[in-house]
Amino acid sequence: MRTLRVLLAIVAVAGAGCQAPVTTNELVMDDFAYRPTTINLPADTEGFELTLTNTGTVPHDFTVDGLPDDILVHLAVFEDASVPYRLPALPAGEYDVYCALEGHREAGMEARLRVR
Ligand SMILES: [Cu+2]
Repeated sequence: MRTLRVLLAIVAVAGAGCQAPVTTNELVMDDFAYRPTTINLPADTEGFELTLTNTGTVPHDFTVDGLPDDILVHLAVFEDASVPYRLPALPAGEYDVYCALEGHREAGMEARLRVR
């Protein structure tokens, strides 16, 4: 019985390691950081609604770097606002996200976008 319990525990841990990352539905922008700093999206991003919420005291934006030339992801959000942002089709991969307002990226407004 004890062996069975140990085996079940090992299976539970192994199963947890195989889970897909939790999809990010909301990105919070603050002065001067994003939460979370890793944004996980499923591969089929076209039309996916990512809520951008600015809890800061100044405007912030959401810019994705490294996408193919014909895809632009850039949206500014005023302070104390929350907007749904429908994403275009993004190729699977990892991209840098940053706030393009002057000095904000340098102050720490960076994140990583993972499209599976
Ligand atoms: Cu900003």
